Amino acid sequence: MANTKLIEDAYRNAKEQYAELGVDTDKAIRKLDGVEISLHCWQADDVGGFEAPDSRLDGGGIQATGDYPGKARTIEELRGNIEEVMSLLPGKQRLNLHASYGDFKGRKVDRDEIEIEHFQSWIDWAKKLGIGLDFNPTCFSHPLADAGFTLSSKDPKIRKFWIEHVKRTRKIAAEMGKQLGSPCVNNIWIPDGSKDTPVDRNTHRKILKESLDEIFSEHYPEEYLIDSLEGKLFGLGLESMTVGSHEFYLGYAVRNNKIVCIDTGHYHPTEQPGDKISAMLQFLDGLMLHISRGVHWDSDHVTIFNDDVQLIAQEIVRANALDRVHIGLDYFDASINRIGAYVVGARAVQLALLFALLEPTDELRSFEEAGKDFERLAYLEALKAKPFGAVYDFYCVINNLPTGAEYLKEIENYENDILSTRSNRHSLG
Ligand code: RNT
Ligand code: ZN
Repeated sequence: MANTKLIEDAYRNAKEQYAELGVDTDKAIRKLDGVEISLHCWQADDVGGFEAPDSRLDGGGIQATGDYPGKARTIEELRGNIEEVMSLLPGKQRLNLHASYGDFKGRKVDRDEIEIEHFQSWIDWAKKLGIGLDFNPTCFSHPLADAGFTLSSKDPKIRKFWIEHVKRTRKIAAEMGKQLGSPCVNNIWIPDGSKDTPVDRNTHRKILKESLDEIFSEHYPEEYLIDSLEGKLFGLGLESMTVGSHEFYLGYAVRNNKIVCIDTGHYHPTEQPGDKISAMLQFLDGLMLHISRGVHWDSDHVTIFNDDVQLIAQEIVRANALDRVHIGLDYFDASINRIGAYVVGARAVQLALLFALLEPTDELRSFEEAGKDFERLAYLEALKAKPFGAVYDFYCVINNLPTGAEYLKEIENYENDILSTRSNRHSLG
C-alpha cells in the first residue's frame, strides 16, 4: 500500500493551496463521490456477447483490434472482471449492458425474443452489489444487420424484427430500473448507413423516424427508464452516410423528449464534444455520454485524461449539470489488459471531474466578464500545475485503494491468478 502519511501530508498541503483560491477540496471530493460512472460491459470481451452458439463483433462499422489474452468468455468471468474493476475504483459505478450479453444459458434466443428472464440474473447480481444497470439494444453482429440497415431498412421484414428487438430492450430496461430503484438509460445506437454516396438519404431517415415513433409509442415511467439516442458521423464501411446522424437524433430528441448520447468519437475530429453539453442541455432534459478516445477516427481507444475529457468535465461542472448527465465509457481495446483498460479510463474520467470540481469558476467568470482575457488564460494555465493529483490520491486512500501507478500491481496479480488461466499463450512476472 502507498505511504499513507505522505499522501495525507500532500493532501493537507493541496487543501491549503486550493483554499487560497477559494476552493474547498473536501467538498470537491464529496461531489465526485456522488458521480456514478457507467462501465460498459463490452470492454471485457471485445464486444462479443453471450449469444449461442458463438458470438462475436461482426459488422456495424465498429471493430475491436488486438488479441491480448484473458478476454471474458462467460457471464461469470465478465462479472468477476467487473467486480475486480470496481474494487480498484473509488466511488460507485453502474454497469452498462448490451442486449447480446443476456443469460441465455446456451440456448438460441433471437434478438426479437429476448425477455426479462434473460436478464434477471444480471439484475440479481447488480442488486447484490448495490449498483444500477444501463442497457442497449444490439442492432449489429446479426444476419439481419448484414445488409447495412436495421431500423431504417426499406425491407419491412428486417425493420419489423429490429423494432421488436428495441421494444423489448425498453421493456427489459424499465424492469431493471424498477427492480434496482435507479432509472436505467436504454441507449439506442444503430449502424445504418452506406459506404458510398447514397441518393436516398431521405427515405432511410423517414423510415427511421417512423420506427422510433413506433418503438416509443409504449410509455414507461421515467423513474424506471430513460430513452437515449446515439448519433454518429461515420463507421468502417459506412463512410459516406450514417442514417442516425447527430442532427437527426437531436431533432428527434427535442421534439419527443428523449435524451441524446454524445459519444466523443462520433464527430468530426476537430469538433469539441464538450462544447455540445451546454448547447444541448438548453433543450434536452439530460444527456448520456460515451466517453471514448478517437485516434484519427472513431477508434475506441482507452479514455485518458486529455483535453477533450477535461472540457467535458468542466462543462458539466460549470453548468451545474452533474445530475442531468449520465456518464458512461465506450471503448474496446483488445490489445492490452482489459481490466487495466477499464481502470485507466474510469480513473481518467474521475480525475477530469475532480480537476473541474477544483476550479474557482466564479473567479474565472469575473475575469471574463471584466474583459480580462489574459488573466483568464493565465489562471486556467496556473490551475494545471495545482496539486489535484494529491487530492485524487487522498480520495483513493480514504477508500483504501491503491493510488497512482500502484494499482498496476493489483492488476498484474489478477492477470496472473485469473486472466492467464483463460489462455495458454500468456504468462506474466
Ligand atoms: C458505435 C457506438 C456504440 C457501440 C456500442 C457497443 O460506434 O459507439 O455505442 O460502441 O453500442
Ligand atoms: Zn458509443
